[in-house]
Amino acid sequence: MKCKKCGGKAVINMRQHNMGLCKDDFIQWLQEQTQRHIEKQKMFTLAEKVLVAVSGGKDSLALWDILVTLGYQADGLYIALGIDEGIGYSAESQRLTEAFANARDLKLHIVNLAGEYGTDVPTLAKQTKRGRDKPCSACGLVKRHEMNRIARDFGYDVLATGHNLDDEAATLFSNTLQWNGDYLLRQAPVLEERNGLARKVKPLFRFYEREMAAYALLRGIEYIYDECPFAEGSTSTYYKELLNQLENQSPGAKQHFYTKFLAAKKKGLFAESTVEIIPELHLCPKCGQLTSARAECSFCKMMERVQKK
Ligand code: Q46
Ligand code: ZN
Repeated sequence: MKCKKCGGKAVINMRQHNMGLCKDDFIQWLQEQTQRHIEKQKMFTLAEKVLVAVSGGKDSLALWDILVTLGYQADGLYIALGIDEGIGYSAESQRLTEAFANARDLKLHIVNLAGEYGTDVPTLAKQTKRGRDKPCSACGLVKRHEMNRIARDFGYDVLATGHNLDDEAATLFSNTLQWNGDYLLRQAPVLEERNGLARKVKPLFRFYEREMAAYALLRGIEYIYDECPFAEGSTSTYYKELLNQLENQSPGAKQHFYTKFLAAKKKGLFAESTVEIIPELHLCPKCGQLTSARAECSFCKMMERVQKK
């Protein structure tokens, strides 16, 4: 297979674009496409401060690498969740994230749940009602809360995450299976700033997971290969497999599923329900973040319950 740009030897074939590219052209193409998506979706400008949520995985580290290469002011945020499960998952992902930042002289914020709140994600899951077997619900709550907190306290304009098209398509599939109108309405590459929460963006939303893996590899980025041990057997992993089967039969199916959804939404597919029911919000007396609860937010409630035990 030949590179579509220079005729050299292609290292990747992207069937949905009917295009093979060599190493240098692929790296350049992916960076330029990211730049295009950032501009087209009005994600952020060179003048704004971006906080990249990094997990030590390929997507988030690649995103950080791309943003810095494109000249954006992008700092990192790593949240040490305390997930070990016999493979030292969190310790290893933190080590790789720190190595990445140090090698490039980038600014990295580290939030350590143990140091900050005296607990970790598996303990939170066990001691609260959230997720008896899977801690993902507690984990998601912690990540959202801490990302918002750091963005607010350090004055970042925008929060960027490394979600790729496979992630977005799996989420869309799940929301569609349940016709979850509220989630479908809010699923977008850009969520505008609301109630003092920083704007949230997903600059990699148009790339397949395998493209991000190829990018990380070709750029020599060292990332954690293992997925979080709790991701194994999750429904989102299962949906990704299903969508990949579909993709094998019909290249581009994954991409169409997601991009046509965005286009349909723009055309008013959900017009009837565009009056979003925004719950009345209050300030949490403990952490000062907005919550629909009358008293403390669910994050603070969870922490309190655990710290009491
Ligand atoms: S939510 Fe669940 Fe992830 Fe948290 S516990 Fe692991 S798999 S890291 S994206
Ligand atoms: Zn709170």
